[in-house]
Amino acid sequence: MALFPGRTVTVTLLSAMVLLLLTYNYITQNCRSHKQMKNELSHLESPDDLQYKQPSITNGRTDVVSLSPWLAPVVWEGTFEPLLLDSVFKLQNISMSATVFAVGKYTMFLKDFLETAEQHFFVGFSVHMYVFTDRPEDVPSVKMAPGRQLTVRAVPSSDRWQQISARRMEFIQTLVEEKLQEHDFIFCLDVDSKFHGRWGTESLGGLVAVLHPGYYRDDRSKFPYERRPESRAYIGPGEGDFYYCGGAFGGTLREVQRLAKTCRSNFEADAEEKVEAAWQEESHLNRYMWVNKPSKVLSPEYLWQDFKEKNPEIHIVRFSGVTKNYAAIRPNV
Ligand code: UD2
Repeated sequence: MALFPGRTVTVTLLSAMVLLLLTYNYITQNCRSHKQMKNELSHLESPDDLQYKQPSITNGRTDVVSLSPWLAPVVWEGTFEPLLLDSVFKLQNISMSATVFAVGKYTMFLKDFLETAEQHFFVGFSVHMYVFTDRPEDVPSVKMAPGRQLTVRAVPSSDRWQQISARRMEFIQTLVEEKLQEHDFIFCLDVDSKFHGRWGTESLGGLVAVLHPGYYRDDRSKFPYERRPESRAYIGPGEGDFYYCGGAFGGTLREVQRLAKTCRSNFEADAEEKVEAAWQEESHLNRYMWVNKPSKVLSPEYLWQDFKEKNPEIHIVRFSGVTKNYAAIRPNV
């Protein structure tokens, strides 16, 4: 029996009112009103944008793995519906960006890179290309579609190609910190390459890595990870996931900022101790991706090499490194 029945009733009533108030607050803050939902739907130009043939839940690519062990999609031709994805991302009005470095004689690759990007890279989307070079006067003028633009940024020359390749992380970090509010996604690409097929919204994700065309069929023990524990890019025996290429990676600007900052500071700390990882920033990138796990993995369709025969699982080559004479174009051998 309650000692003070009147007080008990008051307390119960008060508790009920507080609970009601909390529930009301939760609903108004977390549930979208009917009006809000109608507004969102009105952004659909037409429901036709989202129509496509019935997706199969029982048939798909069976010759390749399309999901990583941490459940990130691995993107291959035949695993996605391009027009559906474009419609989804068009509704979000995304702003794309890309970086490419052309230092010294590598400016000779810019024309093909930029012209083929116009034909295949995020066609129909707003794209801002950032070209980093020590020879701004050699950047070709390429006709770009409306909504697409190019900015040239000056970077110093170097007499070591390793330095040029690795310092990209530093300039990428500075750029993304400046442009965090301006663009949604970014890809950082090697210039000695050409686009041959669609590279579009299917590739978007928080942190995106590309399987290296030279090692994706190999046993992990053969990956050219940095194997010396004195480097901050070290990956020990039995460790690692896949081997990713340094020639293409991306994601949201926030994720790429974290990646570039980490790879840059690890590369610089190694350099102070006179250590250079086996494949410069590619080694640091592999270490970063092993620890942080990409949320999307792109198949080697997204960075093939012209000198390689196409394997049967490669149904399309979207982007590929041209065959080059290293001795003729690099500042050192
Ligand atoms: C691999 C990687 C590359 C990088 C490098 C190790 C792929 C396909 N490529 O390419 O990304 O990780 O190993 O450091 O994964 N560059 C210049 N001027 C130069 C030298 C390099 O601009 O004199 C730039 C240019 O953007 C080039 C990039 O650095 O595309 C990488 O250099 P690379 O293509 O010579 O390196 P490579 O073929 O060994």
